[in-house]
Amino acid sequence: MANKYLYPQNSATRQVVDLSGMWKFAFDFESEGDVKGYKNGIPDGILLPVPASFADFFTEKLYKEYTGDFWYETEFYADIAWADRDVDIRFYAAAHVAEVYFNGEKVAYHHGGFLPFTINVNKQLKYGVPNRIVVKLNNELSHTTLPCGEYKVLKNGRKLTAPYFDFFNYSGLIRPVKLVITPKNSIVDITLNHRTESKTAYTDYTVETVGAGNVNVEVYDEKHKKVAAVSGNNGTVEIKNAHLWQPLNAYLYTFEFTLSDNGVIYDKYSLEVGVRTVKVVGNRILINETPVYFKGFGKHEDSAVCGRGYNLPFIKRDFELMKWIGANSFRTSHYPYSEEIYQLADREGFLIIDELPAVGMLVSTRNAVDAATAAKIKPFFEEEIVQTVTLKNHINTLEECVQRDKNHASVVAWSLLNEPDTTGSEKAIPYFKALFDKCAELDVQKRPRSFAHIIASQPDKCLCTHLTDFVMLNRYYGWYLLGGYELEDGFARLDEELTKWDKTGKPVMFTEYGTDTLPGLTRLPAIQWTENYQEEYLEGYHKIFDKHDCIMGEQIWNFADFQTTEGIIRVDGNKKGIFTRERNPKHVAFGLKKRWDKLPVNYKGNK
Ligand code: BDP
Repeated sequence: MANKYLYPQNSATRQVVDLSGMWKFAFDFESEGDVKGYKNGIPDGILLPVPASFADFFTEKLYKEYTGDFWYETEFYADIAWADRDVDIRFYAAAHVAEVYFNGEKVAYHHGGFLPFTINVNKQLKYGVPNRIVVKLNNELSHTTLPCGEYKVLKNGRKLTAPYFDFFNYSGLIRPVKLVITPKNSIVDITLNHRTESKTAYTDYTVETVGAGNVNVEVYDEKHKKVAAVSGNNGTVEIKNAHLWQPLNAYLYTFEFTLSDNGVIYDKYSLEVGVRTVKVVGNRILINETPVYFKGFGKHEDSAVCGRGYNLPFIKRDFELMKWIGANSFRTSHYPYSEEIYQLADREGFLIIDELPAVGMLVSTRNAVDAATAAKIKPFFEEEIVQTVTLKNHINTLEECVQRDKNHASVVAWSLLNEPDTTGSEKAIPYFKALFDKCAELDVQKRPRSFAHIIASQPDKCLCTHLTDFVMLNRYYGWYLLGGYELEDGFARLDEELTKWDKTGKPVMFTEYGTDTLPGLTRLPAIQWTENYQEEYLEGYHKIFDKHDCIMGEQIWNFADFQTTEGIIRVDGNKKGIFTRERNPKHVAFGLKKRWDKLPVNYKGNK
């Protein structure tokens, strides 16, 4: 079995071994690792923590900014008890392109830095001697990578990354690497879809297995009481008087799947399941048939020193802050996040717009600024290679993402791209159509699909809005344009634009709006970059949102300050956070809390 999709778990039949720790590491400035046989072991590796991105450990710029190939290595011993089982290595994410060697043999190639992949190593595994994993990674950006960008070669031969996006191109083994040991007869995939009829919930399920055995499903409520039991690889679980999973009021059933034969249990896997429905009706998004108003943020996985590395304490802190401020949702801007974040969102009742790493599909290193000033930009989707290779990579990534995240109650919508060029060329249309159709085909729950519209993608100009189920808007009137003393004109432009979106009849959600704000800086009257300017800007936006019926969500850019490429419009990163990078509140957080605490979840209600 090449890829086992389920999130690894320990159970009576399964074992997970965490390989986190110090790994050997080497930069490969001259790309000579292949000829020098690094696949059999890195000769003079330094030690580096896994999981983490490598950039922020170093004090030398040539390492922080390193672009090209780099290598990781570790070893482990196999337990003889695994001899009659499947042994897989699971990379939770390897940014961005990975080649994996196991005991000297190439066992995998994976493109894309934010989704897991699994490699079966039964054939190569040795007992009694160390087993060696070597990973060659590459972090160069191009028009075919997700995210997109380019690099240039400096006079000294070093490569400089030029992302077409506004976050640091952190890379490396950014999430855990684990061994997953499963029985030969095992459960490899589970797909769930829910519907409700008055007080009864029906969950259609499909279980994919390998080897022998029959599937049984038992469902337990939060008090561990059995509420349903069925058999078969597919069928329907019926729960009477069901507790539905609601925003900020989660209820999770435990679905226990057992693969067995005549009383012999081969495999067991359990899932925490929130039963809920999602659909778009008119200009509303309904969860369990009730319109929901989204309050929250676009976020990043970003913290000092770890960079984009998996950081469980920050994950926990972020949820606590989001609950404190009255948020109920976030977008995984601009890539699928660590799986543990979705698990916590399921538990806490947060709504997630799950975004693919399709960011930078606009040939510009300062997207929002260029779009706001209508700079002439070479159309991205005109390129032949984009229509072929990029689209193929994009669809693979979509498949992996839906596969990974399909059963999370928290995932209520898909964002297939962020700020793509949808005005430069009609060739965007077939590209988007292929993507949107594929998403509908893959997702049995048929969750609403969209992409985040850049300012140039206006209601009368965007060539692709018609393919979306709801509209996501990133708008910076009052910041990148009409800022400072022109702020009132900025509000007027926003108001005018929303009047046009109102007429499309679709739900419209703000997925970005905000101002860079230096904590501690205040002035009277307010000027850009001050804390009180951030407050005036947000208050102005909110007044306008409240006027327009089609607006059914506000996700501010950004939850916290985050690191970007250095440059003249960034002071040590993007400062649009409501919280600092250390997760302390800026002044605006307190006012925002007042607003969000007051707004009911069904704010604006049915039409
Ligand atoms: C938008 C991008 C986002 C940026 C933001 C900004 O979607 O990634 O960080 O603008 O400029 O263009 O702050």
